[in-house]
Amino acid sequence: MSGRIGSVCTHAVVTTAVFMIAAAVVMAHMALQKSAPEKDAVLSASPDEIQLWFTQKPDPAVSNVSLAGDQGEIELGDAKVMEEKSVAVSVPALDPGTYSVSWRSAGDDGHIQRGQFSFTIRAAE
Ligand SMILES: [Cu+2]
Repeated sequence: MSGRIGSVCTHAVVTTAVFMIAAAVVMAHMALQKSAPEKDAVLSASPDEIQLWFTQKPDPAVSNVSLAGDQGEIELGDAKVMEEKSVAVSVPALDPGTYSVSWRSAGDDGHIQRGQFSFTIRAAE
């Protein structure tokens, strides 16, 4: 009797697990699709802004972009949610060097996603 109950439970757990995996595939987390500047870009001048394009519409309430260089954190304006699943933030004039962009956002399921990439501004010759 208890064996039969056990096998029913096991079946229910497997069914639930399969359903959850299928749901996870359908409801994928948002991801970064592209950026300007691109990851690992080498620029000849400071960019006016950083723009990030995502696979889902970013939630403005939790979307944030930060920038750090050799001297530490660089003050940026607020990230603005643009059309086409994108976030943009204006950037002050930057000195040559390598900069790290950190982003935080969430898409359809509200789960916070984070990422980081770098770009370089080369010194004028
Ligand atoms: Cu999620």
